[in-house]
Amino acid sequence: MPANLIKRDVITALAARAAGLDQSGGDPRLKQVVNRLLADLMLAIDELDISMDEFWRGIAYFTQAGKQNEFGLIVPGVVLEHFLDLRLDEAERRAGLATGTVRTIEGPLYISGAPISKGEARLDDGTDDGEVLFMEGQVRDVSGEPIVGAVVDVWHANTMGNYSHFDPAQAAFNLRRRIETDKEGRYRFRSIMPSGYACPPGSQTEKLLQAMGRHGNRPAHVHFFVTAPDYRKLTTQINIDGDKYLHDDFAFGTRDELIPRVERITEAAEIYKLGLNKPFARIQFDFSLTKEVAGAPATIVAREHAEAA
Ligand code: MBD
Ligand code: FE
Repeated sequence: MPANLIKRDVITALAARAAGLDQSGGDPRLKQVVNRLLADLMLAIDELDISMDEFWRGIAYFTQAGKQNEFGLIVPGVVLEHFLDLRLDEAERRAGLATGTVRTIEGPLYISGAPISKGEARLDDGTDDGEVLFMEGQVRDVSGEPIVGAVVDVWHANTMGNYSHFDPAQAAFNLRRRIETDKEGRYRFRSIMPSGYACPPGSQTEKLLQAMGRHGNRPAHVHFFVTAPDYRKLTTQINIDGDKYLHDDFAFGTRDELIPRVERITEAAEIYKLGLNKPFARIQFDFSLTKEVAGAPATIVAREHAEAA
């Protein structure tokens, strides 16, 4: 069929009626958004001459993605989660907010309610024989003042690239902790070096990426929410330097400011001091938070999370 079969104003009139714009009831914001998305979709169908087969294949794709709970994975995979970050960055810039540690995507694998402790924690349960990782740093105000009692909510994958809760082979809250900063605003934890995540083979997400000639891998990374009263919530990650996918993340989460140096400690005395018997890795990373300001775009995002069992 040829493209552009339908006049633009016919399409926009259909979208307006379908979105209930001629009705007094309903949610005005929802109607506005549905109207726009429907009009844009119909214009795309008409311009690209999307066939009925293509259209219904798309619907079947989304139906299956919903059944498999994959929207949280497709969204970062098609850059939309990173795009939302770019918008928030720019909105903050225009609001004149001081920039602390840069944000990056949350991803779909956070579980709330991880065990909380003061100053330090061990994240791994000792069952994964990965490289030992010590990570530590300070949470500070953008002015450099340490923030006492900030909460560093940290989560990461194991050496297989899998996350507890979503991976039935791991204990509840393995590699997930909340650490309250000590009287100097410091946090520290012992864990294992994560491996990068790969989209589940055969998943709807992987199928889409493959059909676009892309892969579904993320570089190894560690996620953080950093919060403190009167400060803006920080959602971020660090990436593990040297990873093959460091600058080729399917989820577009890597940012240059979030690649700390990984120190490899091989000195016997240092190894012994920490009660270890093999070399380990150390990462030093400080977080800087911006004060909350009335009227600034929110950094606390209402988002459905899987519940811990
Ligand atoms: C992850 O671990 C992740 O962080 C993102 C953004 C997407 C999929 C898996
Ligand atoms: Fe992740």
